[in-house]
Amino acid sequence: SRTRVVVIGAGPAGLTVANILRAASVDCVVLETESREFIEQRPRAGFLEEWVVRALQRRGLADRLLRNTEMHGEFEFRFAGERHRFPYGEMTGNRHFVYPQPLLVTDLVRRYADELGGEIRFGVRDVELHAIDTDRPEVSYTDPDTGERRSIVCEAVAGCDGARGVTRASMPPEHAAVARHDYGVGWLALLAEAPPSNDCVVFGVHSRGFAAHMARSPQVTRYYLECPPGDDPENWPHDRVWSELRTRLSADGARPLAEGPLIEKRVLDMHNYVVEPMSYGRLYLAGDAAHLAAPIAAKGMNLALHDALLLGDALVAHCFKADDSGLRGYSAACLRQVWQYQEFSQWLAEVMHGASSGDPFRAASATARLRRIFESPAAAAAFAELYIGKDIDGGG
Ligand code: RFL
Repeated sequence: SRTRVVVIGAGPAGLTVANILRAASVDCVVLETESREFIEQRPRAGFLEEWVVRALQRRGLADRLLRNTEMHGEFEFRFAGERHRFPYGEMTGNRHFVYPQPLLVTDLVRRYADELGGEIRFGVRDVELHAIDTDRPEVSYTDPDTGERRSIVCEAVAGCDGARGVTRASMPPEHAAVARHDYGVGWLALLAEAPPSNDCVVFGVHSRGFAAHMARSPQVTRYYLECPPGDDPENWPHDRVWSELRTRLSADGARPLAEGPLIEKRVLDMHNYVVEPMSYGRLYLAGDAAHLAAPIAAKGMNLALHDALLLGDALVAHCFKADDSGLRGYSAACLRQVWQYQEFSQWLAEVMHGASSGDPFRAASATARLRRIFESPAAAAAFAELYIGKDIDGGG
């Protein structure tokens, strides 16, 4: 069969690209390995930066989000038994919107498939790309119902299949350099069926390891505990998790943590990568397929949406105005934003992990870094701007 654009992957990036195309009446097909039920429940991110929300809103993609979100403009560092609040919302005029990723995915699927009649093929297997360096690229896959191979010829492929997808590997290695950074630590990512224990994000800097608390909903809270990379989640039974969280997040005047059953418990090996350039021939990567940011500064989903907004618009310009300037500049425009966020994540990671590194020089430097943002208004302003983020090219 034929279509104009094949979008591979129905995460935040792929679904946003598909919505922009569909809203402009550009034919496209989305291919997704999982089922609709699965992607609508997969828990992950939860913090959207205000500029991203406003960009989605302008495209009619944020109606339910704006009705059901909570806004945060402060976070709290806890170290040396003290609480230090940082009012970045007041300082920048911008806030985070707390909206769990599965809800955003649900909204985007609903809009694209149910309201605009867009096509998503769920449960596909063995997706392969062909002839991406020609103007008639082709995507083949195995149909889950019949087991037959099918293929779609198109004009462009949006590779939005996340960190473990196939599109990144379809770029010839001599055209795609991968820059990597490994933090050398693990984070135990937890979801607790318990209400948040504070009115904002908490970062706990502690010699036993970093810990964090962030709201997801009135009933569910995300926690993180630094752990050795590759650690087994089985090493972290309920009581150990809560006792470690209480120790690492303790501070004078802090509310006790509301405990609850742990409904997700997995170890993330904290690492980042960036593929450069993000396109080859008629293949355009977006989101985690092109770059991963460990969840240190909650940047991953925001970057994925930044790419998707640019790619969607560039593809519409290609299809309707035969204007390829957006597609030609796509990779460079995304990477300017990506590297700002990567660098910030690395900066913040050192604040979070220095104290537990076992290296007194790193630990003291990390404390100096942290104190600076509470003691110097200039340092605080620079930090606040990066923490809430912005669209550095002002597009979107
Ligand atoms: P996704 O969401 O991974 O979607 C990719 C989709 O592609 C499908 N897929 C394929 N489809 C077809 N063919 C193939 N061969 C395929 N292979 C895979 C997958 O099933 C999936 O549906 O990528 P996308 O759209 O680029 O979105 C990126 C975000 O999901 C990611 O950056 C964030 O979740 C990262 N992240 C966070 N980001 C934030 O901004 N704030 C946070 O607080 C935050 N917390 C997190 C996070 C990621 C986490 N994990 C699990 C890595 C917390 C965690 C624990």
